[in-house]
Amino acid sequence: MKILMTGNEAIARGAYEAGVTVASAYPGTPSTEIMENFSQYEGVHSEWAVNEKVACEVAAGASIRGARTFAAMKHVGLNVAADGFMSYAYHVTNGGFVLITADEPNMHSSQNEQDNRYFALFGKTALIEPSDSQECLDFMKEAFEISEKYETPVLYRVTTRTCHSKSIVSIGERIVPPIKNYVKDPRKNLMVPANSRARHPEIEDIRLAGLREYSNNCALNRIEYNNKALDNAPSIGIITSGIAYQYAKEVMGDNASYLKIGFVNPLPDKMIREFASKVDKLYIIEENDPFIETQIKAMGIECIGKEVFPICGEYSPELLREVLLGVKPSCTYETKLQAPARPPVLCAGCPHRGLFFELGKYKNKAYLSGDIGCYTLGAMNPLNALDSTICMGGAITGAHGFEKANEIANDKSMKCFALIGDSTFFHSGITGLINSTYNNSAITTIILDNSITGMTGHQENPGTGKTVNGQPAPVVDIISLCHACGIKKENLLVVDPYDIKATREALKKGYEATEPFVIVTKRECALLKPIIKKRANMKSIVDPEKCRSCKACLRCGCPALMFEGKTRIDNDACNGCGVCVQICPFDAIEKVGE
Ligand SMILES: Cc1ncc(C[n+]2csc(CCOP(=O)(O)OP(=O)(O)O)c2C)c(N)n1
Repeated sequence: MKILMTGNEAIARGAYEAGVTVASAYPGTPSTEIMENFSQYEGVHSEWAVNEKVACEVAAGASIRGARTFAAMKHVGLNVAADGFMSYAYHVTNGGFVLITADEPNMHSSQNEQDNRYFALFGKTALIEPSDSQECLDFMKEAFEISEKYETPVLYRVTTRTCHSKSIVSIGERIVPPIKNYVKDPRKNLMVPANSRARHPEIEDIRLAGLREYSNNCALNRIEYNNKALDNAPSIGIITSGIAYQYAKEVMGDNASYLKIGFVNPLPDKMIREFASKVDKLYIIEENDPFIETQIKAMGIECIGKEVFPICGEYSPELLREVLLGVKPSCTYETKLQAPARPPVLCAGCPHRGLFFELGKYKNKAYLSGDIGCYTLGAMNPLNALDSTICMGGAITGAHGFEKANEIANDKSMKCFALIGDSTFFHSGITGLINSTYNNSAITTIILDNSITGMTGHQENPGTGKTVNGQPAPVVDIISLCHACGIKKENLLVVDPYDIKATREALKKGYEATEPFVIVTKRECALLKPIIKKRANMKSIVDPEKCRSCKACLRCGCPALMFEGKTRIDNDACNGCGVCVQICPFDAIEKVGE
């Protein structure tokens, strides 16, 4: 049967057909839909892990037991999972183990553009990179064969365009190989120094040698020779992988020959030498870093890569056409109209808005240490209420470090606030909170609990009471957790961020606190389906007679508010959260439909 599928849907299907029985993932663009799709299949255990390290180790445990398993994450997730991944890479893999990393050239939703192919080189594992949805499915199945045959983890790298583009896929049957026996054997599974020392040479001499041989002979790597010369110019050869292969083919068609690499680590050295010897001019086309190119140059082969193709950002057919053929992109449609800029913004009715509106008042006398989630948008105009954001879980730890440096500098001019969402708190905020109470840090942590993992599109988490399949799950209570982390009863406040006065008072207490202090702002995400339904008739409306055009309400940055001589509220966008009602100094806005 043939179906139109995104790469992520096809990866999930491939895992299902390959007989995966246990899978764990933490959401993150562009990987999220892999688990969302996989969890729809019957007869599998799928789960949202609390973070990527957990997902990787859950998969490692299932693999040791003999099951086929995968962990999925976005590229920066592999930094979190790296300890487990690098160590499990020394084990003798039992059940097939695949770690899917979804990288993000051009950082559409990420803080960096790291190229995770290096993790395979670093961890001495196999690396696979598909170029379209059919390959996403087929390569997934092959990944499990490789993992079990060569007793290695397989790093499976995709990028945004492969994950999210749709193409036709032939789907097949699910075949579940029997779960392998688990035989106790410390030399395979207990990496203490004596065992690791014995294992390392095996990885170099047996695993990597076997994989290199495989790489030179497998169907994942293929040469496509084309004889048609380009204007009688010397013959062009292109070595490429991933989505860049599609772009190169679109631009050069049969005016070039290709070595398409789907099995990327170890590289097919013999194929590369043979291909290079047959063409006059050799290009290496790969997004992000010169991962393939550097290794080919180290083989002493002359080629052109990052001298002409950029390291930064995403490739496109237009970009390759310009570099390879000197053809500038032509605009097919011209207009003098300028679309207004639409910077990212907290949604209308977002519960984070009230907090940031009040917190912004402290920006000159506080360090506002942010984290990663919808609330990172608190940094944007007009709220401007964040100083920094490092990585997931970095808010509390960063605020603690800032505070300790403040103490040494005897600088009392800035109170330290840490801001973190509920999912991020479970992900890696808890350890930071324990660290800050243990080390007696007078920081105030604000946990923005909107009862969902908002930014990545509403995934359940340990605080929501549901599993990835929507099944009931125990609720991990954030408040008890904070107390268990060392926050005293009197140093914890829970507040509704729709209530501006209560939020203001809580922040004042947090600002004045001299001990580790926590404020939990509790209000569900406005886009949760039951909340949309519940608040469907709740609106805020402006009385134009009373509106004095002072624009005070606009300072909360709500996209439902417009100014047309006077404030007007978009009835469709507004959910009657009432933040603007409380801000208006002239009582010109009122709530209706409650
Ligand atoms: C290491 C890592 N994993 C995953 C992500 C993707 N990601 C960005 S924000 C976010 C979740 C934020 O949820 P929450 O903390 O509940 O805040 P909300 O967006 O709901 O306000 C995730 C999973 C990431 N940026 N980094």
